[in-house]
Amino acid sequence: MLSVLLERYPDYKDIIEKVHEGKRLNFEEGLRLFNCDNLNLLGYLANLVRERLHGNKAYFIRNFHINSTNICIYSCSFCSFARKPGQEGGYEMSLEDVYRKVHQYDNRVVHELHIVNGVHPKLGVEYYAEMLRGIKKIRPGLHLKTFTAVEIPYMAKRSRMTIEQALRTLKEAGMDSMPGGGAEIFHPEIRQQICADKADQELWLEVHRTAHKLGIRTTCTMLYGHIERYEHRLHHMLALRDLQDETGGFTAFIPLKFHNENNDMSHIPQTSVVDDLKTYAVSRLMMDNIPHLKAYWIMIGPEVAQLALSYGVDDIDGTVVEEKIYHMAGAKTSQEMTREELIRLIREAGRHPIERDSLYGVVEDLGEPTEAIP
Ligand code: V47
Repeated sequence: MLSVLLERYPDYKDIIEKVHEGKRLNFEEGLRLFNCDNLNLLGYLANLVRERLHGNKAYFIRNFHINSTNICIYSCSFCSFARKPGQEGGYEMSLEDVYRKVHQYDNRVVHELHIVNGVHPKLGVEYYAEMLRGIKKIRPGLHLKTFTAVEIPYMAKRSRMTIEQALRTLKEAGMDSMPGGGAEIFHPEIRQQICADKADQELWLEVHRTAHKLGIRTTCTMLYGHIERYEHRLHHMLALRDLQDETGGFTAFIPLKFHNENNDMSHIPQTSVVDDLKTYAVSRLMMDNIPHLKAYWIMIGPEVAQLALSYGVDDIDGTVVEEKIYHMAGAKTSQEMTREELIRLIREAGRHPIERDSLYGVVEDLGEPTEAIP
């Protein structure tokens, strides 16, 4: 296979050889991959890395989301979810509302609750710590993956705490891991135009660095397909790769495709499936030290998520009941997929489904696609 590839794609000989030898790719090589129009080559190379790491396995989780408020002090031009205080469409759940939502899952198996909110001007660390303690009281075994590296600095400031004090307090209250939202695109040239007023690259990375130091594992994301260029995507990936070299605390990278309804960037067309698959493949190839690459099916649809399993992806997220951020931005996917649908989707792609917990521990191994489901 290697000799066929080298003969067929002589312009990429050095990259093909490096990937085969497990060597790290640099910025220039990443740019050549993004500019390569041959999806077969990108898929082949990304799949090589994916299978080296995970064999034929593909992961999913039974999870649900709560977004307790969409009131937000920031004005990100890609966001369709947030509302300013007093603006129509804004909402704020009470702690009782949040606990009622958690109780809705009393008779269902769920392993993770993902909480991301608007950055509410009046809510500090104490409020969110109380929320976490209350949820843990209802469901002690539920993994709480909560609050982005944009929410935490504001809560900390409001409560006159350092980032480390805020994270320690939240961890003691029940925060088990942190999601990767708020990263968007780090490069200041782009960040200035899409979310000038919120945490910059340095602060976002500092929050994750501190979380990792405290033993809180996190994920990381990249919002792509708006005004950024390939160079900005690569700059972003390499900043995450550098932090991972330092701490090893990221479990997964999740590229987030920009959705263009009901926001200030609605004039920008959405990326093609080709760009989506290319972005997964290049992510897998560049981020050699982040174990998992996730395609969030809610965002790209189950069909593309299925395809992405051949372009470097090994995780398709989960059952996700009641998603708001993407549906308010125009996502047409359903709000929920059952465990059986996720298993079928993975098996149809020829992969071996593994139901996981939040930190990629095996909940149930469902066997190779040719075996009967246990
Ligand atoms: O930070 C907001 C993105 C993120 C839009 O950690 C948009 O496992 C596209 O971070 N089009 C929040 N993207 C969600 C998030 C997330 C999602 C799934 C899994 C994980 C994880 C994290 O959503 C925001 C922003 O980057 N976002 N608006 C939009 N119109």
